[in-house]
Amino acid sequence: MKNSPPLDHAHLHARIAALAEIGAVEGGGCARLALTDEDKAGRDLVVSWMRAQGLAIHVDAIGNVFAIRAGRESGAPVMTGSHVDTVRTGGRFDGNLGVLAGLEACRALDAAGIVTRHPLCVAFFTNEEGARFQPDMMGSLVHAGGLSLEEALAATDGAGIAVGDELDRIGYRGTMAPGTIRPRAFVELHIEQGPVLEDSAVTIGAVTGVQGISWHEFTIGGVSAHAGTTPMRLRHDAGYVAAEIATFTRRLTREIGGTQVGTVGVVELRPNLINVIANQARLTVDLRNTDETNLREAEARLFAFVDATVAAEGCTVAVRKLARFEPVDFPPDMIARVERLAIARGRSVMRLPSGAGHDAQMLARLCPTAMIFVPSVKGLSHNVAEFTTPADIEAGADILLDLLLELAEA
Ligand code: HGY
Ligand code: MN
Ligand code: MN
Repeated sequence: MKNSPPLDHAHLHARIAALAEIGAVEGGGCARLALTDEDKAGRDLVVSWMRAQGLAIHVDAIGNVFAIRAGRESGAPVMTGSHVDTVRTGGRFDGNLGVLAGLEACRALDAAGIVTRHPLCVAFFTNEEGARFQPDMMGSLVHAGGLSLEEALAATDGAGIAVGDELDRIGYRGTMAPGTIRPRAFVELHIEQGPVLEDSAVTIGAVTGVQGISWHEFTIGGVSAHAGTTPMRLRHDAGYVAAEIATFTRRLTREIGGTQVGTVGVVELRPNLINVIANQARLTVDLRNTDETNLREAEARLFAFVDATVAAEGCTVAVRKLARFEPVDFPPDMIARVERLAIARGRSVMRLPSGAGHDAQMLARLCPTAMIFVPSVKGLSHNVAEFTTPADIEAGADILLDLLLELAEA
């Protein structure tokens, strides 16, 4: 493998800071929900950097953006990238780091006059977060053929606005058919977003795979009535049922144990008034587990509890599946590459699964895929205080360059 040229760390930090200015929120984070004006502005800035680097830009019909750096040979590129959309309380590293480090790797090769055998491609995928439109990892899932373009374009947000219309509005509904650029390998650099690397005092994560994800929305129907005059025996309280589901979700994680996690992130009551028994509750339940059998067990127990609680309260329930992905394992030789390159750089490294979903889990359906993690301070993410030290950013970016160069010369 060619020795990698130096990476311009200062330039990478400067771009991370510049991108974080877009949709900046109090506390140093970003709010760039998918396909909003803020997401457009972030996309436009990153595309302007791609153009400035002389990369050939391609936008597909779901708004995924691919920037190609020509190789000595044509054909399938080695691809890297992530996402630039964020949650509403997002940090500046989630997704953005992987895209900007990929661009920095291209700049380092340019500066050294290195043209790799295979082309390189730096991509960002539409709506990785799934916070506004579900499912998450939407753009990379369509790219990998796991969701039809029509279904994705028709997905709507809470206000009934469709993905397709938003892509048109922000000018990112490309003409290229999704899946056109089929990579020979994919590598994603990402912050861990959890506490494992920090607790282990390890700098690099050689990610073994991504845990299974189960997202459901429950809309509970009750009867609005007076909070003071209605005897408890006559109530059909959607708010009470939602609260029971939320506490059951926490109990379920204890009962299932292991890596089981459960989150009720959205609870909306109607009419949401202090003296009116709620006639509607809309809540989401996010269940995850590294083991598919245990995840199915958790889902079955949740659905049984919801049905029993709804029936006992004389309410109704409508269930919508928002996302469902089985656990993904990355190929052992790709995991080993990350380990070897980290050690070659004198970095501490450990294997761990990803608790968060990533575009890499979708690209793994198409080609050999690896993820490189760097630590999250206090394990915090999806929080404006999300932070990774400059030294760890640099360590991760260096290893990304090494791995891209190795794969692009193979
Ligand atoms: O939900 C996730 O794990 C990712 O942030 N989309
Ligand atoms: Mn992410
Ligand atoms: Mn995220």
